[in-house]
Amino acid sequence: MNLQEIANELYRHQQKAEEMEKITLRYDGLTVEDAYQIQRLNIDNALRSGDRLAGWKMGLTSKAKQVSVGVNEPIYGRLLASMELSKSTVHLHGLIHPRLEPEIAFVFNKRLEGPKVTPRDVWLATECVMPAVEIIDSRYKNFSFTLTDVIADNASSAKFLVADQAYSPYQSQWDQIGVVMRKNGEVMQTGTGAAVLGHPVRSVVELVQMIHREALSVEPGMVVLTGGITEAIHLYEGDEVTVLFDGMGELVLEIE
Ligand code: 0L1
Ligand code: MG
Repeated sequence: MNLQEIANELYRHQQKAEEMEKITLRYDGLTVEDAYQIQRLNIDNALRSGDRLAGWKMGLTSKAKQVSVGVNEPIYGRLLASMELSKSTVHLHGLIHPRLEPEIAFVFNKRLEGPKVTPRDVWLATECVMPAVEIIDSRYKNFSFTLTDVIADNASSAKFLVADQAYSPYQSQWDQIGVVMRKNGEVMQTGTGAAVLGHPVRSVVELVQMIHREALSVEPGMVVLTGGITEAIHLYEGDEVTVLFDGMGELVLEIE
C-alpha cells in the first residue's frame, strides 16, 4: 500500500472538487496511524504549492458524531491558510457537498506541546477566543466514510471563518455559550459549548496530546477549531446562514 499515492489521489479530488469512493473499499487494513500519515502527505502537497499551516481542527468531538462514525474518541485535522475566509461570502465553487457548523476557536501566543498538557496550560497559552464557523466537505461520495477514511481526508476540512471580534479567554464560561444557527430565517440547530467534549478547552488538551504522538505541537499564532457545537447543516446557493453566539454577536454568511 503506497500511502503517498493515496494522499495524492485525495489531494487531486479535493483540488478538482470531485467526489471519490472511500479509500477503505480498496485498501483493506488501513490503520489510524496510516490514515494520519496520508493526511500529512496530502497536506504536504498543499505546502509544496505555497500554502501555509494555519492551525489545527478537532472533529468528532460530540457524542452524536462519534456514535454516527462508531468511535469513542475525536480526530484532528490540519488547517491551511488558504482555508480561512476573510469575508462572509462563501463561494460553493470548488466544494462538493459542503456543510456548516458553529465552533469556538482558540488563538495561541505560546507553544503548547507534550503528553501531559492541562486546561491550565491551555489558558496560559491562549491569546484570545473567537466565535467561528467551519465548512466541512468530505471528498467521499454521499459524505459517507469510516474513521480511517475521514482522518486521511483531513477530517473533512474545507473552509473556516472566525468572527471579527476576539474575546479574552477569561471573559466567558465557554461551555455555557449558547448558539442558535438559522438558515434563511429558520432555526436549524441550537447548542452550547459543552457539546464539545464537555468544554472546548478539553478539545485543545486532547489535540495537544494526540499530535504529541507525532512529535508535533501547537505553535504561537496558530488557530484551533475545537469542534462542532451542533450538527452541521447543508449549504446551497442563495442560502443565508446566521449563527448567533450568546452575548458575542452573530456571524452572517451569504452562500453564492
Ligand atoms: O469538523 C468535524 O467535526 C468533521 C469531522 C469529520 C466528520 C464529518 O465530516 O462530519
Ligand atoms: Mg468541525
